[in-house]
Amino acid sequence: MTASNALDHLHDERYGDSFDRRNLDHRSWLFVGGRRRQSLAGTWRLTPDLFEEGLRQHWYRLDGTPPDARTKPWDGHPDEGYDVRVPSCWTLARPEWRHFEGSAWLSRHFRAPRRADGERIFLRIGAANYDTKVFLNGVFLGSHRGGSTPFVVELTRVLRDDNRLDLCVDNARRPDRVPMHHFDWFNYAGVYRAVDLIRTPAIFVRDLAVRWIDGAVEVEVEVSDGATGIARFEIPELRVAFDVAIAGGRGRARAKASPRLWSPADPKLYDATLAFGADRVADRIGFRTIATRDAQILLNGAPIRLKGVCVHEDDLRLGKATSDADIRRRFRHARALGCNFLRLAHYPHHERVAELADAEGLLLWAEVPVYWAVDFANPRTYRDAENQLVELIRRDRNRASVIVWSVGNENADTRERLSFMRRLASAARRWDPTRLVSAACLVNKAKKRIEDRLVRHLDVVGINEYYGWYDEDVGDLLAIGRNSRVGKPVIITEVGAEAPAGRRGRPDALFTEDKMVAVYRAQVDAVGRMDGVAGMTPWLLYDFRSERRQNRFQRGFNCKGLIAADKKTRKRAFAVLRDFYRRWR
Ligand code: GCB
Repeated sequence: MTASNALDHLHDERYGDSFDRRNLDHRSWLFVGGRRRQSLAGTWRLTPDLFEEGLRQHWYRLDGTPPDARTKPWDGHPDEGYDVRVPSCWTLARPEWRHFEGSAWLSRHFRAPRRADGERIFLRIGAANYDTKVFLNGVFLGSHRGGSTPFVVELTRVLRDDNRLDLCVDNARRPDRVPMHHFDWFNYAGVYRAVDLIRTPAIFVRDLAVRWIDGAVEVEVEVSDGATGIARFEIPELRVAFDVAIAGGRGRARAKASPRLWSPADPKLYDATLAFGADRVADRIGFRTIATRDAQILLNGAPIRLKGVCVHEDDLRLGKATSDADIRRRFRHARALGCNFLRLAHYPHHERVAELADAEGLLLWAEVPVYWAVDFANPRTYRDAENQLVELIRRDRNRASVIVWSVGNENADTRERLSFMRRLASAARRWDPTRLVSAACLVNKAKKRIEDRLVRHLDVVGINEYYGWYDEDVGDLLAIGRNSRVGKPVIITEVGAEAPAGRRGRPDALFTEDKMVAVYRAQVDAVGRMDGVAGMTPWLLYDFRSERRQNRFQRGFNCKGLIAADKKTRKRAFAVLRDFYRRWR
């Protein structure tokens, strides 16, 4: 196994074409609930590769010949990289890597899991930012796009006893990606969520969706290889057990049941299992309904006020990687504010967030990074956006905590954007008819009303408004309330002001906590007087890294957090929001 001579490739500028296969998308899904996983977490080798020499020169084909015994010069070798942790945002490991944007190789060796005849082995990557190309033992297996959703690749065909896995992960910001090159958070690099090997029988359960519709538990099953047969679904605690007839790989069935409905006050979950042939999967599921009536959101048929806060996945030490402890801290702080709701901005957060929110009784808004000026006219960009949305939905649609799928944030109301987002909204409904579809929209500031054409295609309207900060007059917010007749629930999905913790000044001095308090006071006063605001998620819980923000008070951070980036220091506006949530009914 050798790479081609480095010189052969100097003039080949089409080297990337054959690697842009995009075959690792939601169609290669594998339901992982209840499956045993073999973790590939640990020390991997990292080779930064800004000039993509690895793809040009086929580094993945280089074998393990010791350097002294090689007969040709080489520019890089996956085995010779730096030691880094996977999962992690490796760019945080050394100051000189901090701003890296481009391709990098992450490689490791592993022994194949023991398996019986006919069993199959899959690799699941929880998330890698942004374009991942997977190579096993020198063979290119495919590529995935999207920086925040899981994907799966079957290894069976090329697996040996001893294996080398090479991932070429490119985090470059580009105009045709989702998000595109311009966004207000940090562009971390890495394979930053779990990487696992999963063993299945020859025929396996690809997906299991469990819904609560009209007093019945409805189950939708997909199995591999277009198989036909009978699957068995059970929730022992509810005495629910029924067969699902599977034909051509798909089946659906339902049965009446009387569960205790899931709610923030009583986050009751039930153990469910599905067996098909030699395969068996499991999940813990809560049952509830979410709907709208005029301007209200109804949880289990009763109106609910969504008292929330936005949160990014960002940490001084971990970057976009996270941990249960980090997620639980987020929840504790949100609860201390009086929240029952979190907006997970602006991309799919770690899958543990929805699992833990299910157990703790928090409601969630989940979003895909169709953010600002995405290349709406580009069909390949649409395909990537829809794929990220479907991967998110397939991952989290059994989570009672998730009540909203958001298809985007602050996009200008153009014809291309309308058709792009309308398609996305209907894809969300096709994949999950039980949740509310929304987007964070802009308001028409000149006319002081909500008139985004996308509103017609949403169940709930999110609006981002920064009266008191980017826009001066909070009175305009009240005018927007009076002038807008959307006939649907409205959530104020962003509002806020910015100050480094502890910086004091006059209440009108920008970037002081005093100004932040003044903005929050004026906002909660206005919102408290408005009819038809179903919820609110101020921007945001913690300060976060953002390279766009470089003024003397920011220096690479967006400081609109109610808590500083240390995740400890509360700003004074925290109490203003907390006091409002205590009295907002
Ligand atoms: C917004 C964006 C958010 C930004 C925020 C800000 O409207 O949706 O991503 O970080 O404003 O701080 O300006």
